[in-house]
Amino acid sequence: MTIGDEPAGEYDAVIIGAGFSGLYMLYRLRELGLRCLVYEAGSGVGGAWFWNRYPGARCDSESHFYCYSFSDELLQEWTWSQRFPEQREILSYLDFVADKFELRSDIQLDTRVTSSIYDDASRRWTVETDRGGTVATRYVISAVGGLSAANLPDIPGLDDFEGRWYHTGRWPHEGVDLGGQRVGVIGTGSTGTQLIPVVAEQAAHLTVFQRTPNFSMPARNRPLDPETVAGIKATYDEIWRRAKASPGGMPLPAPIQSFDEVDEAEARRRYEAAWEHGGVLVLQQFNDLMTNPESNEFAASFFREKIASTVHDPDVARRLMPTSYPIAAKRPVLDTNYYETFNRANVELVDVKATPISCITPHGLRVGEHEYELDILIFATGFDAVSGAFAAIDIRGREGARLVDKWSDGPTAYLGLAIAGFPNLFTINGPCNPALLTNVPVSIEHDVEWIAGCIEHLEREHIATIEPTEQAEQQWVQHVADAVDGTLFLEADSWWLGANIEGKPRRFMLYVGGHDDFRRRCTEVAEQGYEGFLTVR
Ligand code: NA7
Repeated sequence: MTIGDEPAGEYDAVIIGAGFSGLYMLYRLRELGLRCLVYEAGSGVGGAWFWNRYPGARCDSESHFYCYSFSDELLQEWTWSQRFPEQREILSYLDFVADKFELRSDIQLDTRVTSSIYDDASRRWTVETDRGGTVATRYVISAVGGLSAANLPDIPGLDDFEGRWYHTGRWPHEGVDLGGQRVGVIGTGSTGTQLIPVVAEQAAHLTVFQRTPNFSMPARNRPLDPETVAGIKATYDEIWRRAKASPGGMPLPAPIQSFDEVDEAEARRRYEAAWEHGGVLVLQQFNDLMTNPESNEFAASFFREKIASTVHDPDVARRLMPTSYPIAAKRPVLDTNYYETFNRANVELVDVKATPISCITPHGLRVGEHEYELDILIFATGFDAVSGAFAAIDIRGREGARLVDKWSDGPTAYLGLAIAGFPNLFTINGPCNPALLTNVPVSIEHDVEWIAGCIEHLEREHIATIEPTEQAEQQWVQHVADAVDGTLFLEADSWWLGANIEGKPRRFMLYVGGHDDFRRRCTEVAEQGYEGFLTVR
């Protein structure tokens, strides 16, 4: 579809977003013979991987399972070059997918959906865009992504800043020349941790403004040699079988022992071995990491010892050590040379928890009374996760009810897939879903396939609308709350809890019960004739 070709008229399904979710949703709904339209705000496909082009952007899942599993041909045709793929390579992959399956003709780029309003009489949604287009559709599928609404903190003075500033989630396509510049980075989450070592190598001077230190573990990224690639390609069936049967959507061994079952020397040996192996395996050693404070503290001290032995200046090392929350209660982070970067002469760490940022000045950033002079300021300050992208669209369901009102105490959805009061609206990776705690593409494929299966059922049975009952939704929301209750997940101010956004209700937005458990539950619901859903013919 080309710009200027404004879509109009009637569709069977409108999909919002052309990232990992939207592309596959289009593929599946086309297979059902539906007339589909995808709206995408970016000028290309790729979603998160289209927008997050900051230096060092990379995935924390290994490339050979951070991809689609649905097409054997695609698995054999595409070859990943590194253990952990960088943004550019993932974006090339998604472009390759869009071309291979000829998806582009149904995708309208550069178009942001502004409203989606349900009409009770016609049982149709009217979807409107910022380009003035309006279409009617029977189904709306949100593929907006859980981490797409950039969070720019409201620090006074930004308008007066005379240097350049960027948010990592909206990085300029032409890149940013950091050579010879005095750069400041606010934020040390996954993004900051990837960005900081690369910026340090390019900039004249880097000041890192850290509010909360993160626990980070080495990725140990490396190129994939042809033999490894051949081995992966020959065993894909097994890789996906294991990934789909696992809590994290990854083909990695799940921990079967608790911390108490081994002595300290053995626990240390396991952590050391996993640290050397690299990747997320480090936090997969004991099954009680998030329920047993002793198990958690052992892992946390192991990480703090690693920081102490890597960072030369003991005071800087101390400031980099998280002590105020359990390990993995915020999204754990993978890095390449993060702690080592603080040994460089051109890098300075500023603790903005002890003394908060007071304002941005024309020439830099003021922390307490001290002004740090900067040419470039980078916000690695994350996202208004899960609900942020929905809030940007005026979504109204039956009898004009607004989704933002329904979600005033925090976002909720039945299985994270559908919302009571909003017929024929489906949400891939919606709230109360485990996707954002897992290897996301595996969860996305599950959600897309479940939604496609549901729509196929509706079409076959000539059912006009489907939506969850209030009761089923409430029971699921309670189950999601019970699953996280009593765990250490609730003891940190994470974006999972909505705690990173001022004024956002504090509610754990994701299901911690695991991908495997969730998949089983969703299959049962479908097999039992869409238990918990209300249908109208
Ligand atoms: P995160 O994980 O939300 O990290 C944002 C960082 O920015 C974090 O260190 C915040 O500190 C910091 N921040 C946010 N606002 C401020 C202000 N006002 N002052 C100082 N510091 C601030 O976002 P990422 O982009 O790193 O990662 C998001 C997800 O993307 C990640 O989890 C992966 O799933 C992929 P805080 O910790 O809140 O004190």
